[in-house]
Amino acid sequence: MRLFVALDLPWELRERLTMLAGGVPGARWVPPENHHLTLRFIGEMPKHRAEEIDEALAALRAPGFPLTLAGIGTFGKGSKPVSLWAGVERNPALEHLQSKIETALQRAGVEPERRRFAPHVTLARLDNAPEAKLAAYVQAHNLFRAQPVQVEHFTLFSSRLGKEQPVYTPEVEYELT
Ligand code: 3AM
Repeated sequence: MRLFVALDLPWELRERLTMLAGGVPGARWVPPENHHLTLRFIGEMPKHRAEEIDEALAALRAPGFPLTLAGIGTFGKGSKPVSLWAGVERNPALEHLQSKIETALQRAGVEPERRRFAPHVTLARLDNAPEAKLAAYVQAHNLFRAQPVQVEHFTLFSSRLGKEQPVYTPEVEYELT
């Protein structure tokens, strides 16, 4: 199974994010059912390893917290932008949860993540989006700020490649208390 840990997002937030779609040629917009905030990509795991991962995540204790999506940005490969995302307002509770998940996964034998956690919700994948159009989009939406939502659980997802979009399946939800 190809696994990742993420926050699924309430529907009102997905609807708000969907309103941001459009206006960038060469953008493949993420449909609302796939909107999520990745806490940790795990990758391909055999079933017995997935069970160990589930046990480690189930033992984790962390409090719930409010989350506010705000700002727009891009990630690139070299100078080529490949994804467009909504950012997250500074959130120590989110970082605390992410680092607890990282520790739990490492204890369960998952290779450490070397990249710094950069919380975001991917809005679109980009194929040769014209630079000027992309810059105009980011500028036009930079004041984006969604209503805060209360995060009360995190989720272990599996991912399968689909024809148009990957299919993400919530496998286990872990309550934050
Ligand atoms: O949450 P976003 O959309 O940024 O790109 C994949 C997606 O990221 C990423 O994990 C999230 C859930 O699928 N992903 C896919 N393969 C990856 C890999 N090999 C990866 N992240 C890191 N390494």
